Amino acid sequence: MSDTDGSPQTLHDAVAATAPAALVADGFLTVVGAIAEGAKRVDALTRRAALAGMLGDTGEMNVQGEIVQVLDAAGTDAFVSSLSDCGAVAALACEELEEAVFVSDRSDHPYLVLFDPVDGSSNIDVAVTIGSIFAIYRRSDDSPVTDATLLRPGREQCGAVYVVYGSSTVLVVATEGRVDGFTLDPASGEFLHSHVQIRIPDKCAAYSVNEGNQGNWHPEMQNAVAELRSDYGLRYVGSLVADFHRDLLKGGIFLYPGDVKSPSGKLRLGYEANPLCYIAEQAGGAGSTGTERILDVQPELLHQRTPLIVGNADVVERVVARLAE
Ligand code: P6P
Repeated sequence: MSDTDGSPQTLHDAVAATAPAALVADGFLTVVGAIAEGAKRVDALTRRAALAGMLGDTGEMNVQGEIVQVLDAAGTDAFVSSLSDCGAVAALACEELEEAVFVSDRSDHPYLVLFDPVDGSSNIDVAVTIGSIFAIYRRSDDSPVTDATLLRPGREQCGAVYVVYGSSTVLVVATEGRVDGFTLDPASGEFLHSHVQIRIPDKCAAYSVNEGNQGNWHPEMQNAVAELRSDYGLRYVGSLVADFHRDLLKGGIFLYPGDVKSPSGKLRLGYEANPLCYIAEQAGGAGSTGTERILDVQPELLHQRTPLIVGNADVVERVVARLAE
């Protein structure tokens, strides 16, 4: 959308004009603004990573059993601060933190945010695209927030955001029935409305999976991917947000299946699969575990993993049908 002078609207103005009125009235813009502020910090560190001491790892292990990259820690600090300080978030959960962060039970803090601050951070050392992913929920009542409050199925999200730090930095926001993209303008430091009402194209353009894992897939998954291999080209960045953003804009299907070594796959339900499948569905796509809609899964654990198949709805459905054969 553009301002009256034809220039692209800012993130704040465009979301204020398009998000559901109830969300706008209840501080949703404050949450999106806090995400944008944290994203600008991560963008600045990413663009100068080798010069800003942002390469390599901290030597620490996170709750996922993964070595924490320096940028993971910096991104966690940036978003935990901006979301905690914004005045609209009651609690947050972060991939890098074993426990949730409880900010306030006040009724004027109606939002809950689950996020992956820097997804694909091991790619930063080789200057490959990385991302940040956010699931946003509204508290269902004013009762004190507990761990259980954060274990909500993805269909209850009121919004979702991801940021892709690529050849440009694009922040994508989804609310009920609408997905829009905003490109960070280095000149003004503003996220400007660059992708209006994103809809996933009707035609799937590529499949995206780590083919190196195929020896570990169950036979029905091997058969399903063999069919994709014969129908589409392969695109795989190895950075979830990069692969997802391409599939959302160009059409495509991304798969990270469970396998004999990791039955639940690698990706996390709460702050990777749920927000991206919410966004995919608002843009006309679909997301499945292979046996059920991702957004219907009732989380049991904050950091639980899930198999993920997401992208063009007809292709997702075809893969799910093959898996059921
Ligand atoms: P693999 C990055 O480490 C990540 O979490 C996602 O961004 C990405 O989709 C996936 O892992 C890549 O995993 O096993 O193919 O290297």
